[in-house]
Amino acid sequence: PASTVLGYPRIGPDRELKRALESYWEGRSSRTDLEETARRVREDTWRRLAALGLEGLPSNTFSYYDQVLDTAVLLGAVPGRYRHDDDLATYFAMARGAEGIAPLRMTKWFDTNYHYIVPEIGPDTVFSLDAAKPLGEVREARALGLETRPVLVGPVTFLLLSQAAPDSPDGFAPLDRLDDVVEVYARLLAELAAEGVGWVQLDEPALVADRTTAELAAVEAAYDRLGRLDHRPALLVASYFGDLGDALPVLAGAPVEAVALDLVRGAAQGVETLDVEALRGKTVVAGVVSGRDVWRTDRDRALATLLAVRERAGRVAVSTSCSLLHVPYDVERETGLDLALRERLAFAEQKVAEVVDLAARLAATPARDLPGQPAAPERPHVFPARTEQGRAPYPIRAAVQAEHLKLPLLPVTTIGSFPQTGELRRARAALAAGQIGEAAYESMVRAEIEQVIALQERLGLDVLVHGEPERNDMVQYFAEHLDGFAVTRHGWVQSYGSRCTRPPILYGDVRRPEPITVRWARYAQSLTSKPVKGMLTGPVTIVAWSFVRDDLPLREVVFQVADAVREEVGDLEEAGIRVIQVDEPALRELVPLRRAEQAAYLEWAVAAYRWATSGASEHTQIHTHLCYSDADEILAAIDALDADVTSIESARSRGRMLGAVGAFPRGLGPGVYDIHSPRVPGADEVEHLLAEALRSVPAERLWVNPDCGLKTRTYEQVEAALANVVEAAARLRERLF
Ligand code: THG
Ligand code: ZN
Repeated sequence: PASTVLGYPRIGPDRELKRALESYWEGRSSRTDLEETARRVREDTWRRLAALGLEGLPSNTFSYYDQVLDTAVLLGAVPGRYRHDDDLATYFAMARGAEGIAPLRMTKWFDTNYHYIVPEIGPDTVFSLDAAKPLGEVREARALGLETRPVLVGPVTFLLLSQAAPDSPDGFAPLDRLDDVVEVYARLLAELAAEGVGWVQLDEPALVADRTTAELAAVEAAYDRLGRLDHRPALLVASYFGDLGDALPVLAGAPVEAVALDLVRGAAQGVETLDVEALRGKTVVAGVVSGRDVWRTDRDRALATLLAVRERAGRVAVSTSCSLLHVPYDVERETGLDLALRERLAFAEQKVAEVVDLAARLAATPARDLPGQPAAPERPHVFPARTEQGRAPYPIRAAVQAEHLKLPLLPVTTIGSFPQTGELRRARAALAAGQIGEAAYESMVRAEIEQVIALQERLGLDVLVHGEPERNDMVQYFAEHLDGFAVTRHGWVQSYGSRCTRPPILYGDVRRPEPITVRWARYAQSLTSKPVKGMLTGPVTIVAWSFVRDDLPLREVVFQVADAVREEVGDLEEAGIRVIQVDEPALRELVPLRRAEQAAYLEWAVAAYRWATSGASEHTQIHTHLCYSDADEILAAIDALDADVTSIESARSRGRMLGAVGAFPRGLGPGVYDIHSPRVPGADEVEHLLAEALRSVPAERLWVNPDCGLKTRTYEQVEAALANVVEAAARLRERLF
């Protein structure tokens, strides 16, 4: 086909799947209801893509939860503890846990804000083919008169993203099971061929990160085996999120019919630097329309790229750089956006139209008409210098703050958010719809702050928070209050399972027209003599979870946001706020996939954080919070943030985390309450965790806090859990001193 996309959103234009899933999970609707909604989402997608003129329609891009989890089920890689009689119960048990059984781990999909479920593979995992889902989708589309190309996570990426099952021997890696897994793919390909399927897409995004020689040899072996099968559909191996590097010659040598290249992020140094000649004889599926941003494609430039690739490689199809899963459905619905901005934007629908148009233009351009690649317009920018004054070193600050804040040993605090009640969410919706006034909304938020402060006083916490009742999302809220950002009404993008975010659009220079959080913090502080922590989102995270302009270096955009955060820090201080937390949960997510680029990124990311926080006086205690358990990988960068106190997720991976951060020379709050689970930890359990932490962290530096914000929990759970956390800290203080 001359035009295709590597994948499409599946939550539904109005989040139909989200609602159907949540109502099914809550027992408010039947399996049939859920399946009917899912079927309709798929049908609408195929019909829409066909109506837009797209030739190669993907299938099996739908998922009830996650495509990596779907692949585990396809391969029969279901750990015994999750098995139920009902297949859907088994599936959701892996994704969400079941009575007394924790779910499989979830982690970020490469450098996106999408999370996948991490499969568990051991030496004894028994693989078996369950082809029902891909076959079902092929048949379903065929019943609508449409032929499709099933999309599957490829065998190498699947295993590289998996974790070793808990009982695996030392040295075992899931990739050791490649031969067995490839045999299941071989059987699947045979079944799809028997079904009359013409093409299959195997996604191998893991190939755009640094890979060892052994891993590349595994790729070669896998695709040699699959390519030489007698009965199989044509194979498209899809790479995305970067360039293939050393994996390109490997795929070029494989007996497959097509290779997809990300020509947006994978051709940053120009398409002429890629050895596309090596792919001659295959179809190059050229990803010239970005699946990672919301900007319209420069079609002249894209056409020049397509012509250059066709000239050098022979056969070209036009595509998106990756699945469109990471962008919202349709910009035409955003009637509230400034028209001049809307005209610069393309969501999934518009991107499909761009692909179709480019395919037509490519077909209409004869081979010899090869225009020179127009250079990207050079826009000289003068970047302001930002010279950090630098705060006093940590040990000096720690002494000043101890004097100033008079906190007890093992101070207890929370990460920031308290449960968001349905009432607040409804009030925010009513405010947006103009059904209630600003004043009515404000008084609701104030009442909520009063309750949250009173609750923390009653429970005996030491550093209080206002609970963030005024915020929908920790990034969206700041975007709504900063110039240079636009926010959407319907622009939902899946984050994990049924959960979505609406990434703001950072389109212009960022400015803070007025203080954002100060009045809420000031109000909360007026209600208590204990310190109230001001809560801000860090510059890297605000940018990471937005769609960002591409005409400035990312670094400069992040620094502009850091300017705004720095101003807010200053205003919070002036309002009498003595502890300020600036969260950077996305610091790690933006780490480049290639090692060679990582140090430079970490350097400017850390510098931006310091720029945002270093205006604070040494009396002001700066906290930060990071949401992931594999912090040890970027521990030096976390240290370099120079925050006074760092709270970090650890309830699920405590041993490893504490081992790594024990020597961390600052305040440290390893989470002692796993907020991702409805379970309430007992005081004994928390006391034990703290005693364990004290073996690596000196008492003067140990903080006591949950893993993460409390937004997704209920007040009942939070109250009981925090009471136990406070109790545990008190017992330990008693025991120690
Ligand atoms: N905000 C943003 N991105 C994030 C997080 C966040 N990425 C990482 C992590 N946190 C992902 N976690 C979540 C958790 C909850 C929700 C979304 C992502 C969530 N969303 C609501 C939903 O889908 O119903 C909608 C929230 C809203 O009104 O904006 O619950 O915290 N940007
Ligand atoms: Zn967190």
